[in-house]
Amino acid sequence: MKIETKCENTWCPGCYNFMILNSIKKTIKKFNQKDFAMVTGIGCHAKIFDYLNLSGFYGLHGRVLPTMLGIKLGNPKLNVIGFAGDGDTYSEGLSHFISAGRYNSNITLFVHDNQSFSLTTGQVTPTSQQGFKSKAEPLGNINKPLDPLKLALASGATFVARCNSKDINHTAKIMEQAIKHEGFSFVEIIQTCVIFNKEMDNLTKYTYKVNNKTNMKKALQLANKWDYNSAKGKIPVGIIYKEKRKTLEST
Ligand SMILES: Cc1ncc(C[n+]2csc(CCOP(=O)(O)OP(=O)(O)O)c2C)c(N)n1
Ligand code: SF4
Repeated sequence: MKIETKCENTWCPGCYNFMILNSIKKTIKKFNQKDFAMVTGIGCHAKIFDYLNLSGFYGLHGRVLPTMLGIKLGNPKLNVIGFAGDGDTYSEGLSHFISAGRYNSNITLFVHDNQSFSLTTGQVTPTSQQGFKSKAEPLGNINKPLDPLKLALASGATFVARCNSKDINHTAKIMEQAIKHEGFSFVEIIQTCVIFNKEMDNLTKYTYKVNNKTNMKKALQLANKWDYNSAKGKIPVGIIYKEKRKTLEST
């Protein structure tokens, strides 16, 4: 069974969603394709639903996680993976994100973080950099960006990672480990929208690879290295934190 579909791809030329698509295709090859169910939100990221030959549910904006949870509880044997946007996850779906960490269901969430609501033409999301100007915020974003890694750690997520979409092989490796992890896995993927938030298309040179495991103090230190504002300092990518804890399905 091929992982590709015949759907026409409508992402903008040069969009880093193409790279995330390539990474997940590589990852799925390591597993049995039939064991997967995917859920997407609504946004540019969500079009991935049309480009992957997997069963699933093209969901609602902000509701990726509860839909994943429903599928997992219905059939715990499935590898349930979710593709969501930063607007999707950290704005309308924020309460689900916190609950997912606490519940520790054995599901895997990939967030395509382009620091913008892109499908709706580039408004500010909780992770947008300060000063980001859009049609809706012509004077620039005044708010401090949310740090999703710290929020995931505080919520009890048992696998927390960050990837750079431009590094397809590394992202694929982290995706594989996230899927294999027993518990809630959260993979934050730096994606960059080259149309609406191009200012952030310069982060790669600041990234460096890490592989932290059970050390929470270190995880918080790693999360603190980058504040989601313009590229300053270092941006750790890789596993930020990993812990073994009883899953929702095993209780
Ligand atoms: C329940 C609901 N709320 C809001 C919308 C409008 N909406 C559609 S796409 C979108 C932006 C998506 O942004 P993000 O989740 O960051 O994904 P991206 O397009 O950047 O990949 C919004 C607000 C909607 N379709 N449904
Ligand atoms: S608007 Fe941005 S995120 Fe959406 S397809 Fe185009 S480049 Fe990608």
